[in-house]
Amino acid sequence: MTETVTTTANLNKFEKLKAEKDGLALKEEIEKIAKIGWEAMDETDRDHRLKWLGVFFRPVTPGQFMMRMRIPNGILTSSQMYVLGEVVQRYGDDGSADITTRQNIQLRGIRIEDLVDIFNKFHGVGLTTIQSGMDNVRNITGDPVAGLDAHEWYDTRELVQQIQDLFTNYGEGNPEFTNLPRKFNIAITGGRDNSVHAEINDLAFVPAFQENQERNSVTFGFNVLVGGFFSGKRCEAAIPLNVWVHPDEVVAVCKAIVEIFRDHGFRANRQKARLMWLIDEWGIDRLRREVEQRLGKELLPAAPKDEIDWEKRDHIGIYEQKQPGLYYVGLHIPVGRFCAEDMLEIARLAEVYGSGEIRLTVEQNVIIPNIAESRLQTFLQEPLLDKFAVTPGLLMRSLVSCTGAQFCNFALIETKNRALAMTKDLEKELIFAYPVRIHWTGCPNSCGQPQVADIGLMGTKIRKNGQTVEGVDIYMGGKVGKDAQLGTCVQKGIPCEDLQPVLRELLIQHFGARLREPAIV
Ligand code: SRM
Ligand code: SF4
Repeated sequence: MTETVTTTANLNKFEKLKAEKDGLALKEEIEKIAKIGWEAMDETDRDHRLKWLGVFFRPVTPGQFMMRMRIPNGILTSSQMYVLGEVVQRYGDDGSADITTRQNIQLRGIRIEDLVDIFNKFHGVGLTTIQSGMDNVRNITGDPVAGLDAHEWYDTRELVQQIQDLFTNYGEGNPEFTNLPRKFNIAITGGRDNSVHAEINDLAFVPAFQENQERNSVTFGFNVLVGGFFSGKRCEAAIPLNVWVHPDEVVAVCKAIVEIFRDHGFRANRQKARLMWLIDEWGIDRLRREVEQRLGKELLPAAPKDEIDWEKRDHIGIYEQKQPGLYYVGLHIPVGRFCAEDMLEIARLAEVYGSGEIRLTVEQNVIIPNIAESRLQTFLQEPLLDKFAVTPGLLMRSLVSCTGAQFCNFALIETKNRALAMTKDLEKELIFAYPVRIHWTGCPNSCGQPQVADIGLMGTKIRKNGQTVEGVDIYMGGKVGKDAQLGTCVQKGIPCEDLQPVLRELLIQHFGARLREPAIV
């Protein structure tokens, strides 16, 4: 023990806690932890190491933990959704769940004494929460209509699962990858509209064809992007690694890059630890060479162009699948929040009308696929669709929000409830010609991705009339889909209480919204 302390003395707090004990070690201590309860637990285990198991202490609601799942490619079964619904159901009003901006689900209200039971239930239906927080590879995103979309280039589902299995050892935990310098985000898109926001991931694979002139043939594969990330200090879009890979090579390339990040990424300053900081130091050519060295072979240069040639779809509504006679229906889940009853009902609808499959989008919505044409009309009459609309208002439709102050202690403002209320009010005031994507995020960490929005709102604290009040910085110019680019800050420090008229003007001036005629009485 003394020796460990000596060798970790110069490390920052997080490197030290990781060096002293791997977060995964808590897996063996769950029964003990559940028995002694959160108040008696070692504080470092409670506040940090539990996140390796996907269990997050919430200082805002002490005793009621958040659990972050892993839902690869955002796809789950109705049995899994039943289990998730049942878990939050037992917490009554304290229980709820959120669909996240990484196509994932977080549960709220969790009591630590229930963990053994909950993990057993998850195990029974093939769910895992492992390595979903802290310095790990996060939920891997893929096209939400993979395998359903007649126009897709490649069905990403299997690849995403293989990558998750690699980094998590099939959901059991993989100590090889539990001590990265920082979080690591991976996305693979096989569709034409970049529905995963490839450009904001540390590592992304985008569809591209490689030409072989000698053989007069083209082969499908992916161009590789690296280094995209958002943080309070810096935001960068991913840049080309100048590599094209065949689908068979994707998993190995992920392994090589994450190993390089693990072994060479910077660990001294957590604000400068994401992959892009290493790329700054090394240059892209060195990173590429290191990847080749790890793989033991040369890689082909990037194909000249990506095959992302569509505007981004939001998947809300009713769409034909590539399988004749089948449809997928995208339900709008306002700011991604649902309660136990909603979750159980979604599971039921997926079973009764579809194949039992449920999908999630990075816009925090749900897709139920595989609904036969003959069942569609009956499905559309289901009462749940009054709450989770198939044709929501054009502003509500694209609303995204991070967790905010209700549960997140980093938050500078309340987000989800405020975003909902303001959007409803703006829809009462304005008529829209097309959807406008507004993203709320409670602090500069940017979990709500304001930089990809038409209008991004980032929480801040400001002074108004001598008082500190909640406010936002406004981002604009985020472009998604083909030719994606990040938005930038255009206006700083608007008090939330003054925000609605500011948004109204922006929507009228830049997005074709019109004031509704006042009612004639
Ligand atoms: Fe995030 C930390 C919520 C997506 C950047 N994020 C947090 C924590 C864990 C902070 C905390 O412990 O309270 C938040 C948990 C609050 C809670 O109770 O829910 C949190 N992040 C979220 C979620 C739930 C937002 C949402 O409402 O959807 C998203 C969960 C994704 C998932 O399923 O894994 C979420 N976070 C993101 C994204 C968006 C993305 O991945 O596309 C980003 C920006 C992209 C990126 O990471 O490059 C993001 N979260 C951060 C950061 C800044 C990272 C950095 O390098 O500095 C932090 C703070 C940190 O890690 O130190 C953070
Ligand atoms: Fe919390 Fe800030 Fe992330 Fe919102 S952006 S969930 S407030 S850390």
